[in-house]
Amino acid sequence: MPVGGYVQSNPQIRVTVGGNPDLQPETSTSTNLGLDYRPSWADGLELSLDWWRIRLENTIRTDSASQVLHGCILNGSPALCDRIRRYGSGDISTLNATNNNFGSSQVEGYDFALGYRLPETSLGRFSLAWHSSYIDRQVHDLDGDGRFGEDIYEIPRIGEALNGNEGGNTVGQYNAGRSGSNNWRLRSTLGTRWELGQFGATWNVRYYSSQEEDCQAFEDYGYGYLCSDTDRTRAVAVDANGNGVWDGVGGGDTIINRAQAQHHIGATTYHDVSVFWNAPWNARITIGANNVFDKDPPIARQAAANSFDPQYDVPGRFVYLRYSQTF
Ligand SMILES: [Ca+2]
Ligand SMILES: [Ca+2]
Repeated sequence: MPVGGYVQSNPQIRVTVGGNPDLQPETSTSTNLGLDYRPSWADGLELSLDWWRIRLENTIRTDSASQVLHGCILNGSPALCDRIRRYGSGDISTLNATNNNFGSSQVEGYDFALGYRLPETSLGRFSLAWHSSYIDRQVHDLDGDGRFGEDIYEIPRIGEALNGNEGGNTVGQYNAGRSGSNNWRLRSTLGTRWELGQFGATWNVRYYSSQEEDCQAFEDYGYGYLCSDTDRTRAVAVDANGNGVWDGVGGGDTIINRAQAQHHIGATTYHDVSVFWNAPWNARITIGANNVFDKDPPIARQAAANSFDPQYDVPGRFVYLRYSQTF
């Protein structure tokens, strides 16, 4: 960027999107550790707990034009500045927002499952299956220096290098940009089933934990009312004496407060119910309703049209009648 700042004369710029012939394949290494338990004292009960870690190298990522501009101008990322070409006047001639390999990522979490099939009684047979996935840590090394999850909002220790902007631990942050839109900490489903003779019913619960999203751009352009927390600021360490390390405020460096408005995306639970009848001609007739309590998806400001992310259910109850025939 030209020294002293620059105002683009034409707000529309040419952006190159799509494939990239220099793209390298992603490689990944995963580690799993699992525990299965079928207690002898409870027939039909199964428990399992898995810990997993996935490490991706050469992560393929697509940045939007505004992510490239923000990353270059606000955070000074040389890799992103390289993707902006300017005319002699300073105006942007073209911006490269194609797929790119972008450092490494590491995700770590736990899966927990519980299945229980109760003994048959005169009231029928009950069973339940509960699955939960908890993500503990999701970090990226975008500058390839081997340090994952650098967070510019973390003040380093005296004598240490300042952190780059890799988002810290992105679990629970919506649209953290490097791992898809939703980064739920916890997702859980509970399925229950009852069967008696040729009749049965199911009741399923789906849970998505809450997330936070960056809302500062809305605040900057006068739409702060769309954010749930507009007054939020965070301290950033600035290497004011330019020696590449943090010397503390007394040692010649400074701390500034950067406005960081946020929007809260609430936790969401859906309930799905169904009843079915097994017909004697090898068929099953099911009547069901998904999202039976008509829960609205939580609003995400960065989603299309500032509405909701498509990974949540579309608003409204979904009632269906299904006929399945086995031949
Ligand atoms: Ca790094
Ligand atoms: Ca310094």
